[in-house]
Amino acid sequence: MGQPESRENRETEQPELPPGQRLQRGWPVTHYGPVPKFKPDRWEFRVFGATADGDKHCWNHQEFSALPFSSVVADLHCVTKFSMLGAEWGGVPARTVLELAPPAPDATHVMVWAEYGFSSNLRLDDFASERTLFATHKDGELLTAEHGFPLRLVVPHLYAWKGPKWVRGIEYMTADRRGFWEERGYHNIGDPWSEQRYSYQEEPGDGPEL
Ligand SMILES: Nc1nc2c(c(=O)[nH]1)N[C@H]1C(S)=C(S)[C@@H](COP(=O)(O)O)O[C@H]1N2
Ligand SMILES: [Mo]
Repeated sequence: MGQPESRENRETEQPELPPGQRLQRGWPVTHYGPVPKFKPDRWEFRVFGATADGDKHCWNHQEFSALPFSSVVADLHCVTKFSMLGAEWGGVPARTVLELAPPAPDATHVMVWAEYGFSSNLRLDDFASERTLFATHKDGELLTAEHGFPLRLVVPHLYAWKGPKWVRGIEYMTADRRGFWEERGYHNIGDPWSEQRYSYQEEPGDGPEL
């Protein structure tokens, strides 16, 4: 039996990156299309689709901002191979949304919708992770427009495209459907630790037919 690794050894190790990723200094801006302009009086967060009561649930910006705030320290892994480590995200846990506007018992997936029709699909369990957060802040400061202000989703255990910037709502689904990048060659699940980058790597059961 080997000796357990000492704390000293751990601290001198490189921070742990998923396979194929490299550390990025600073925080680049990566997205498709223009940066939307935030219009506070027109903004609402909608929960629709297979909800438990069959109704839509909406919060305006003031209401959504009043939901309980918590924070999560998490890394961001872009599928183009850069990673940013150790950001402290602040906002509303996905679990809070799940409690306030629960899904129907037969809901299995969530489509996260953002401005301009951008979307990303998640398994309900990935969405319901206790670390999944609708972030309004990073490292104590409000998000900037290009990083998703007023709201972006952070799913720490998946590639960053699974976390739409400029989120406007979620749709509970009783069957899986591909979102924007998942329809365009990216993996339906997107776990960086098993390098699920592209849809051609999918195993049967990982996603709907392409
Ligand atoms: N609405 C929207 N959100 C998006 C994207 C996008 O194209 N549109 N790109 C994703 C991708 S691929 C990455 S890597 C992260 C980048 O976030 P950042 O620009 O804050 O670093 O945003 C994600 N969220
Ligand atoms: Mo990305």
